[in-house]
Amino acid sequence: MKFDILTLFPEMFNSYLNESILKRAQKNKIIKIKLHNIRDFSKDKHKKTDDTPYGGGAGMVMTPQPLYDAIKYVKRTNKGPVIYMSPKGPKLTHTRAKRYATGTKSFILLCGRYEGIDERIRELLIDEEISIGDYVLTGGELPAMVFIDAVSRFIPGVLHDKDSAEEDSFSRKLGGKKEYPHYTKPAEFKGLKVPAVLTSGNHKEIEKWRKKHLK
Ligand code: 4G3
Repeated sequence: MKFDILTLFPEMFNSYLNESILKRAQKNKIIKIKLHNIRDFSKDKHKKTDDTPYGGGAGMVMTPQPLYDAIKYVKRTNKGPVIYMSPKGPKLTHTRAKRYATGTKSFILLCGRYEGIDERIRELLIDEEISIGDYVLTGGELPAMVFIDAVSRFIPGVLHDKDSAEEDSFSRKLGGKKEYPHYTKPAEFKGLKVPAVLTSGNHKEIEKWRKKHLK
């Protein structure tokens, strides 16, 4: 699976994507993440990427030329959908993330800043919009990282077998978006004991207990 990310702030991605599970997935070539700075495509003498909105009003709008050239450039090597991270898009869910992981090989993720992008870029080049939730952030960078994380968990080999996305406490098997309580060592902490059934080794009873305690 390949992700090309278009952003004005490529450095924001380095800390999150280059640690832990996503770091290992990249090292093992299961996922590939390429960052592109939209500013590098600006033909303006000051490398400008934003301008004031026609019709007036607050804030700035991302100007079309750098976006157009950046997206066209990435589309030469990535044939996947151009997805715009937008507070107006349909919501990313567990189910949608799984569908993306099983149905699509590559993605181009566009991160907006300010008040968003010039509408003509949406018309010409955006295939889909996705929102990670009902709130506005200062940019689409966190949403893009959330998208990559949520989708990557469903790609075989990204998680170890024992913590696979199918087997996890959030999964379908145990009834959809629900979790059972988790415990690890020690068996007693601040006077609170781990339920005895979980240390019994009786897998049938453990399964029953977990089903009963789904929240
Ligand atoms: C306003 C996505 C802000 C308009 C992006 C883009 C939240 C989400 C932005 C626009 C974002 C989200 C950038 N904030 N809920 N900020 O997924 O087109």
